[in-house]
Amino acid sequence: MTELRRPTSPATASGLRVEAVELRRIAIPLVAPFRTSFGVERQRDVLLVHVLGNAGEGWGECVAMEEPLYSSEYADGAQRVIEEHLLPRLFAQDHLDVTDVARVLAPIRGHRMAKAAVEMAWLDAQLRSAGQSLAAYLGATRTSVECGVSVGIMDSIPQLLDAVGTYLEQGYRRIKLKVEPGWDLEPVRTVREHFPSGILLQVDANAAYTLADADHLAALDQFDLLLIEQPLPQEELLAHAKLAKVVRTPICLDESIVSAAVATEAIEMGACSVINIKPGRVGGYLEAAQIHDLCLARQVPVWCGGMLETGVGRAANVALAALPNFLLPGDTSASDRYFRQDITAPFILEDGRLAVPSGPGIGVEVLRDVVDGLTTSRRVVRRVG
Ligand code: SMG
Ligand code: MG
Repeated sequence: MTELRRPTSPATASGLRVEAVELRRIAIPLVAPFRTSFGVERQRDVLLVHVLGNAGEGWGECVAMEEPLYSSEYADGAQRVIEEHLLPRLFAQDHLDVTDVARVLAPIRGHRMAKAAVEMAWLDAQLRSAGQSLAAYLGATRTSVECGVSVGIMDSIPQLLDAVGTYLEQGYRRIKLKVEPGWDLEPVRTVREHFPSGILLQVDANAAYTLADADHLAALDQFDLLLIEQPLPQEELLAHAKLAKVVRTPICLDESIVSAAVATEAIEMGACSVINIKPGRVGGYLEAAQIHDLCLARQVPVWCGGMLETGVGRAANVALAALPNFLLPGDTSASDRYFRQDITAPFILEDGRLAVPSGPGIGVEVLRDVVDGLTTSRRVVRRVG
């Protein structure tokens, strides 16, 4: 079979006819609590979207969290939007190609994580039936990707050093420290002093500062960080551009970048010089690939973010991270950094890298028994007529 590339359709010109969509909620415990500037996650409440179509099935994972703390979207809300607003529009089409899903859903404003989960399932189904991997479809140029790890805010510095030391021993190529006012200069200084000077280090504030903290943030410059991720609130692009003039460390945006259009604006106004791409945050893998392309054209490096995904979302993220302009290690850590038991075969770190799945679609199989054991609710929405 000849490989097709974006934006051509991965399957037949007539697309996919979806007969039913199963919405599964699972609760999967994390191996350790993960604390950020906005809260603590102890388990992941995941919405899985399973489409059953004429040409086979596909899986999507919604990255919205249990509570609207990272973003305004949250799992219950995403499920409701999918059921009540997205699926009726998709079922109104007889056959629909994945490249048309975003257009059909465009009248619904926002809700990008919900849209991304549905589009991902569609994409997986179409690619599986075409026998093509997501990585090949998106234009991946590597067979494995370099991995970093995101380290939460800890109760004490010794605990932090312990966690970072363990991850470095496991082979992670880059450490990201979660920071917030009161947990920033000291932890970064200690990690820098304690470990070899060559380790790649960056911080993520999840919007916990204001522009009034610019001088304080500039004190991070001495630690030779790769970047500061999302220091200021999501909507404040101009404030980020002003901050970028005060700090030497490159500014990377996460929460702010909700689309290719916003990515273009942020780059052009100097609000960031690096972008964290999360497909869920931007409405799907096709939009994510567009952001990759526009950043490549402007020589802005990107890396793949994480939302504590299961193996389903991780498989697709690793495929995306194999595109050429993913120049920094991502938050695409191994399954055992998150879960004792993943819902797919585990992603295992080898020499600081994860292998890019090469099978059709997202390239991993969902372990039905494991999913059944974790399921908290299940609904099947069927096409009428
Ligand atoms: O998937 O390893 C992961 C988590 C990476 O730090 C991470 N994600 O802002 O980048 C970020 C956060 C968002 C989720 S925190 C619960
Ligand atoms: Mg972030």
